[in-house]
Amino acid sequence: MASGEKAYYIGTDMNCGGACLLKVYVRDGVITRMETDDGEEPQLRNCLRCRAYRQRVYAPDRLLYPMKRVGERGEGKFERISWDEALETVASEYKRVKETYGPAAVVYLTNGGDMGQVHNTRTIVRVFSLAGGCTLMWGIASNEGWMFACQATYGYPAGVDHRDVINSKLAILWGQNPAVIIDGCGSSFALAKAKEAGTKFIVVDPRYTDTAALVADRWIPIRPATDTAALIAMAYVIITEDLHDKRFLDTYTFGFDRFQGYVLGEEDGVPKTPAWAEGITSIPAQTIAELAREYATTKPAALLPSKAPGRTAYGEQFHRAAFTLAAMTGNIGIHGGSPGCEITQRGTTPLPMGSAMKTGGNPVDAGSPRRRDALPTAISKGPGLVARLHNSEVMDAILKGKAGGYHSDYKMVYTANVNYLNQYPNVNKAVRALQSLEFIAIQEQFITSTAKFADILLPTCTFFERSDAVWGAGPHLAYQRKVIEPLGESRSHLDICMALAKKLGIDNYNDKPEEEWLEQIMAPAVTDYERFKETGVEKFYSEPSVPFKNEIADPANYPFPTPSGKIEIYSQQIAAIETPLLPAIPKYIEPWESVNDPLAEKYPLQLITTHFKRRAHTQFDNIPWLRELELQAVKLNPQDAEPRGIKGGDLVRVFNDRGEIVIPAEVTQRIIPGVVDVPQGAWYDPDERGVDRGGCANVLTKDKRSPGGAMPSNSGLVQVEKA
Ligand SMILES: Nc1nc2c(c(=O)[nH]1)N[C@H]1C(S)=C(S)[C@@H](COP(=O)(O)OP(=O)(O)OC[C@H]3O[C@@H](n4cnc5c(=O)[nH]c(N)nc54)[C@H](O)[C@@H]3O)O[C@H]1N2
Ligand SMILES: Nc1nc2c(c(=O)[nH]1)N[C@H]1C(S)=C(S)[C@@H](COP(=O)(O)OP(=O)(O)OC[C@H]3O[C@@H](n4cnc5c(=O)[nH]c(N)nc54)[C@H](O)[C@@H]3O)O[C@H]1N2
Ligand SMILES: [Mo]
Repeated sequence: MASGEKAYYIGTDMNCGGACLLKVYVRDGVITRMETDDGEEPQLRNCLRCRAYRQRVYAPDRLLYPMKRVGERGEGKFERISWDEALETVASEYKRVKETYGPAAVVYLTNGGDMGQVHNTRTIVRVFSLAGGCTLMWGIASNEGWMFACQATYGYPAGVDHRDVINSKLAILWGQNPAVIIDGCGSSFALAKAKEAGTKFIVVDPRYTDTAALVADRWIPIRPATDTAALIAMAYVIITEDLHDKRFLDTYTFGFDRFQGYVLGEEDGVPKTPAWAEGITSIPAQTIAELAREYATTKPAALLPSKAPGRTAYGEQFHRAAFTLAAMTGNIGIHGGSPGCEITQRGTTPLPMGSAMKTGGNPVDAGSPRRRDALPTAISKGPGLVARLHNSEVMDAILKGKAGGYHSDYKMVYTANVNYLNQYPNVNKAVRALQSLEFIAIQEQFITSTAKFADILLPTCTFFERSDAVWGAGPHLAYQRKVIEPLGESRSHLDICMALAKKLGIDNYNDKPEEEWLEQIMAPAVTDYERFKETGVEKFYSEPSVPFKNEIADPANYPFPTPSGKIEIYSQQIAAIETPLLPAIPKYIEPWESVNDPLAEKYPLQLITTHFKRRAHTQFDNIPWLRELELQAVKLNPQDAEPRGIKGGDLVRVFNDRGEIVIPAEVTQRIIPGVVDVPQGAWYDPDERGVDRGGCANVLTKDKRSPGGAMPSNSGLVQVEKA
């Protein structure tokens, strides 16, 4: 180590779910280099993004000073101002909008960013709650369809501990790509170990992914957004060949007979045979039948679907169907099985945790009725309120307001921890919506595509510049030690909130320094708080957890928190909300913009928008080391490229009625014909004609939510042509 250099272990976090352990070297208040966990096994090793984080901290385009807009909105011209002027403007605009239109006219948008225990979205919601309220969002971009399905079927969500896959004889990775998708630390390592130990892997994905290359014994390509049909046809084979676990179904589930009636065609005259599904999914009927038999006759077997097939139109049906298959094969509550949920690092084991800052009760929520189509017993009540805006519909709501049937008219937006314009559907519509607002304030680290539309920019620091702790996806908690001072005049979330609260005249924000908050939250959770700070981590649970273990081992004492106390294949909660296109048993519903849509004549290719190796969404897109890794390109099969005269590296237009992007083509056998992939998260960069040269996938996606709340970013049609 160079003289004067010190090393610290800190937990990382940037909306990837990682919470890995970074070894950060600091000299004279400057980060000099970064390495990863080199401690005891299993190590919490970082991926390439965190290892490149030094370039993000010291990026020349970091937003370091408060700014106000000087050009036209969206032009990105700003002038440096003082914190006092910036906060005064935000506070007075908030008060003006609230007094003129009511508090619901102020919309607070947020998502991932950092998800620490202190510096997080709660910190900000509390400011607006105490100041009079604001409109909040609902719908988790990642997996609202899965949340809905879990709540309806099991009563609460679950995940499969990646360490338990080694106990599976067969693992079916359904749209799950952990070799690239860091969603919890070390999942691909855990799979590689399972592979070595003899687990057989099948990957069902429209792409031959890095994960397929790493572990798959078999790759089954599928047309996107049709997965429910494949699962239901598997159920048909299992039922008709009498391979289902009747004891399990009788003991633990409710309403299987209704599902069986649908599958066999008793309900609608259409037996859901493999041949029926072949026409929809493009998987040969024979392959569906083989997969069904293998899954039903190999014990234990883990069906492990990711979030992506659920981010489709009617995506909640996919998850409900997967849970049903897991129940039919009796693979729930046992080691090596899976309730049909994705692999995570933590499984479902709760972590011990102290109390975080209270939000203060948002008056806009408090005065709101419930949505008619919200599940009655949903664990979190907020998302079920009429006053909330679904993340796919915020911009529509801003444009239409009450006249469009929304709860309010909307005049001001404040964002933190989100690059909204870029990351939510229909960017061109979002541009119009942002232009229509009276005031926009953005708390950011960079002048992102959304930040360009700000009237006031508030610079926030990175996690190296303040202390926090991350719950992440451990069986561990990680400590984030402040290792350098905030760069420029950037400030932490808590500091910004405390200052804004003062400007708004709030005297009970309850401001404590971050260290006191941290100690209050973390000290009760860890065995030795000082050692925790030193090592950066506390690990819990040496044994892999098994979701729903108690409910299966001891159903009398541990009923599922559903109306029947059982796994509800027929959901009484869904039945009660009587919503068209939300059937009480899982069903295949033809998604909008499928290949059968008349629109397919104009736009014949199905678009998927996968998460990218070198970014966490939009974060890191501007980092030179990472840009060298892989090009932002549209991936398409030679069968689609050749008739269009497209070769690898050609610039192509990808377009539909919503917009157009121009990016290079990558021609590859690793994606099926008829499907193109534009990795999500590239920064929107329109030219003078409004054509995006950055390659932002959401220029092309549709801003309509699925009935259960899924954001359908993998359901859409496009055309590709040489530019
Ligand atoms: N490197 C990296 N890791 C990340 C993130 C990131 O941005 N970058 N983001 C994090 C976050 S917040 C999240 S929510 C997760 C997201 O995690 P996922 O949702 O799992 O990620 P995706 O890449 O969208 O999709 C995974 C796989 O599903 C396939 N797929 C897409 N549509 C379909 C379909 O309709 N059917 C089937 N069978 N497969 C389909 C894709 O080809 C891809 O290989 O990743 C987390 N981890
Ligand atoms: N087409 C398509 N769209 C998608 C998806 C998809 O698969 N396809 N995936 C969706 C999913 S799963 C998700 S989770 C969303 C993600 O959407 P976002 O959360 O909007 O994506 P990020 O790029 O992570 O944006 C976080 C922003 O917060 C800023 N930020 C502000 N304060 C802080 C801070 O304190 N720390 C950090 N680290 N950042 C801060 C960052 O600079 C960054 O600009 O995208 C969704 N959008
Ligand atoms: Mo996500």
